[in-house]
Amino acid sequence: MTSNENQDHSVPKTHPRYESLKYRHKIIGGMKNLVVAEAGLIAHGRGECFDYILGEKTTDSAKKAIEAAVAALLIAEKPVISVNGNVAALIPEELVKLSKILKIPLEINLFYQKEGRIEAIKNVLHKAGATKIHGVDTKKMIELEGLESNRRKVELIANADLVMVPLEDGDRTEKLKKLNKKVIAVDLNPLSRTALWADITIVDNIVRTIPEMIKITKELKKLNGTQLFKIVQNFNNKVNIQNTLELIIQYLEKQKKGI
Ligand code: PTJ
Repeated sequence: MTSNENQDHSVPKTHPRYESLKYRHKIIGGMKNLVVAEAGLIAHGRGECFDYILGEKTTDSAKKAIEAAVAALLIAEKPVISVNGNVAALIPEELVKLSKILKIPLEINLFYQKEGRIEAIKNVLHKAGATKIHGVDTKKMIELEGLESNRRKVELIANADLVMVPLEDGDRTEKLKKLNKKVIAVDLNPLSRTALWADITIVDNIVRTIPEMIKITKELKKLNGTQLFKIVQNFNNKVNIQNTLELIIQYLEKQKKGI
């Protein structure tokens, strides 16, 4: 039994906050297994806070962004899904499933470099069913110029036209945009630099986003290229983020009245 599973079992299923605690313990277990960076715990806590004020549900604006994101991924020429420690710890099976159904490669890309982390994440993804994982072999990697962080080391991302970056820090999104790549972000903070820089920002918890993306992929696969292109064209990220903020305000107003 891995420490990940061990932590998970310590949460009684009857606990009113079972779901939230389950994922919290996946992050803790992931940190013990080197999958998650220490800072990943802090990032998760920040995400929990934003999720709380979103009502812990996939909002209508998040659903719109998910639809646009899936359409964009289906019409992209060289899309890549970037994987970090938190995502690998939280939803490895669903992530691999999404990559397979969309036929889009997974590339491990980490902000915090530590010996053994890439290997640990690779193992988690393999266990979840991934057969090909990129961002592992240093011989195949190049460095993105002008980016200081460890995220500069990329493989397929170097030539990608569209990169999906779940739970990202802002610097690389900015860099990818400057390299004329399209970016899909999944970030519970609608005001993060990543959220504001991305072309399509999904303000939602990654644990709900990926299953929803799998569901939407099955529907959008029935459409042709022109129809998919229209979905992407009709999506306005700035307006969608503003709508998300409006939903947060409405939700908090409702909570205020209910106290
Ligand atoms: O594994 P590494 O080394 O690549 O590092 C990963 C982290 C997440 C530690 C690194 O990218 C980082 O420090 O990120 P930040 O700058 O803390 O940003 C993470 C963003 O993700 C924050 O805006 C959080 O609100 C958001 N977030 C946290 N948990 C979730 C989330 N968004 C969606 N779903 C979540 N479960």
